[in-house]
Amino acid sequence: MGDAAEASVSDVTEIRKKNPDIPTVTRQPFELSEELATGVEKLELQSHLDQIRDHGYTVVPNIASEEFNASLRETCIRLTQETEGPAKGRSAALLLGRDPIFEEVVLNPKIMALVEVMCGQGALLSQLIASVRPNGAPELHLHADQNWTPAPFPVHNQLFTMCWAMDEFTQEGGCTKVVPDSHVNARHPSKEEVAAQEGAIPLECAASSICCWNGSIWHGNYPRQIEGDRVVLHITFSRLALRTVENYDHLDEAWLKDKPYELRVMLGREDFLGSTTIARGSADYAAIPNTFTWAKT
Ligand SMILES: O=C(O)CCC(=O)C(=O)O
Ligand SMILES: [Fe+2]
Repeated sequence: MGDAAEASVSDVTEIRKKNPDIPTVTRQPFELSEELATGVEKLELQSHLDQIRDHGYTVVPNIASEEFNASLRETCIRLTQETEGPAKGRSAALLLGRDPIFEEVVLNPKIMALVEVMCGQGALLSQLIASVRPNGAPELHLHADQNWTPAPFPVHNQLFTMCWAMDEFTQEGGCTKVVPDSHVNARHPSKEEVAAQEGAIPLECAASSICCWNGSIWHGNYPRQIEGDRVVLHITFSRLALRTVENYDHLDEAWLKDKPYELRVMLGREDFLGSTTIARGSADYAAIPNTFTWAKT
């Protein structure tokens, strides 16, 4: 076993001595390392990052070739057929590993650079889920994606979402809506603000664009009122910060049988995080009330 692996918590000073490059100062939002700044410049992302910093969102066009976009769309639609129950044909989840194309998506240089700026190095793939919205699909209400982060939101962005539009985004086609600058509120919208949707604008863009926003921006989508399907790949990354040190996945339902509810809660079995299954095609939305309520305590 290596030195680091043998170290106990009290050996942190030792670890620091042996690894003088571990910084003691935290890089502030949008303060890029030289290497990352070079990448951002090469990928022509600076104006997009400025827009996210100042207004909370951006749209990056031409994220891949037309052929790649078409193939991604076909793959997402095919996989929604493997979902069982009400979301069959409408949603496909846990997509990494289900087709090699998704590795290309999450390794896309522009996506990786944006993720590093918005969630730091070591950011975690939180969700990779496709949605298919037909004519008549209802609107999605305004929310901030940092729904399980208490307000006031931290200065450092916690969660970063990119919606890969595989079809043209128009308001009548049910595109995403955002409230520009709403991230400065650093909190969840109130019921009244959700109903009023004041300042919301449609993110209209060509197919093969990614609509991106920080975890604080208030956003939703419009009802779809035209023929055909809107196919979107939702890509969300989060900071590594709150990942648990120990992993108790081996304590399964058999072990938990007849154990107190509190044990289930502290192992994360009663919130919606980590609850996604391929069959359901999403996380367990029945656990959302617990999650979003507890997060605000
Ligand atoms: O479907 C959309 O346009 C937006 C969905 C959304 O809120 C998200 O992916 O975070
Ligand atoms: Fe969202």
